[in-house]
Amino acid sequence: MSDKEKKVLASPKARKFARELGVNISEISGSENRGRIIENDIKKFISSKVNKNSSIESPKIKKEFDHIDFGEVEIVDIPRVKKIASSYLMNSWTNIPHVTNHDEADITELENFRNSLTDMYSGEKKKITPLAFIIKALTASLKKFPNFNSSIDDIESGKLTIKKYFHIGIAVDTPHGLMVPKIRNANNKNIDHISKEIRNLSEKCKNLKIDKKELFGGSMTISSLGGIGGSFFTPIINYPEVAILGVGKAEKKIISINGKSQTRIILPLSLSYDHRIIDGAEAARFNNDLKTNLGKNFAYKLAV
Ligand code: CAO
Repeated sequence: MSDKEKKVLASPKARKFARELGVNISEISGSENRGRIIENDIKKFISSKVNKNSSIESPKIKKEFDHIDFGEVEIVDIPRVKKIASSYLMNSWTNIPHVTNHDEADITELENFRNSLTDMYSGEKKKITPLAFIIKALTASLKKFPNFNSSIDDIESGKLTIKKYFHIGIAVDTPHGLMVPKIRNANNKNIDHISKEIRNLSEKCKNLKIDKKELFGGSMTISSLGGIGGSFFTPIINYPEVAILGVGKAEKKIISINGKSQTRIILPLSLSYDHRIIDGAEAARFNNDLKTNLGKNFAYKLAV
């Protein structure tokens, strides 16, 4: 903490909130007694910055009409989780120079292997989704590319924090909004274990039973829309992480291999990264490595 930050009046909770959002607390004026800063002041500070930035981009639009002028409307409450997430999303969207590299992984062998998995006792087919394998593959790539497992707390300091742990965030769609719990130490867990954790964590999120701490402290996030549909998209980085992997729906495609047409199962990947830390070439190499980890020689190895 700098001397300037120490003089600022704010609770540890408000300081932590500012740190999580990458905001320098000494730039904020507090609304409480003796200028004490509370979480709401931090939210206001971010939204004033966002509005300032957007007014540079586009002129203010005068509101000529209201929605009601064109027909019946209904005003509903925005869910609490969405309101909380909005500060994080706006912070990320406005402060991180995002670039997204799109790529495709051939997961034919992985899918054959996944579909062949049966329970040792009942003989029934195991219900393991591709996501468990993708978490393992991503963890292996993070080991090789530590920049992707890093955070910048303050760019002015010129320091990058490289994490030695592998906590993979998974974006979970819930009726309350999006939540991102972590699969902790994914490097030490097998596919079965990860698969069970995906189910447990998403149930906890859907029932609002997730502990707040489980939503923080990640290495990198996976946003998988594979169970719903679509191919490529541009995921927003989950600050303070520096990269996020978007996963689309795997589809059968006919492709030419050594001049022969073959039907293969292709998984769309969309990797967004913080261009201050990761260059396009490094991102392309990362995707190559990830594709290898999801490819034929590695799928079996990853499962053990
Ligand atoms: N390609 C093809 N099929 C896929 C797939 C993929 N990439 N990923 C999952 N599937 C299949 C699964 O195998 C499963 O098939 P069966 O019903 O035949 O068993 C089906 O799709 C449903 O999977 P799922 O979505 O329930 O499970 P998951 O482990 O893939 O994902 C979770 C779990 C929690 C990530 C998911 O439920 C979810 O919430 N996804 C949405 C995430 C999201 O909203 N991201 C956007 C964030 S930005 O706004």
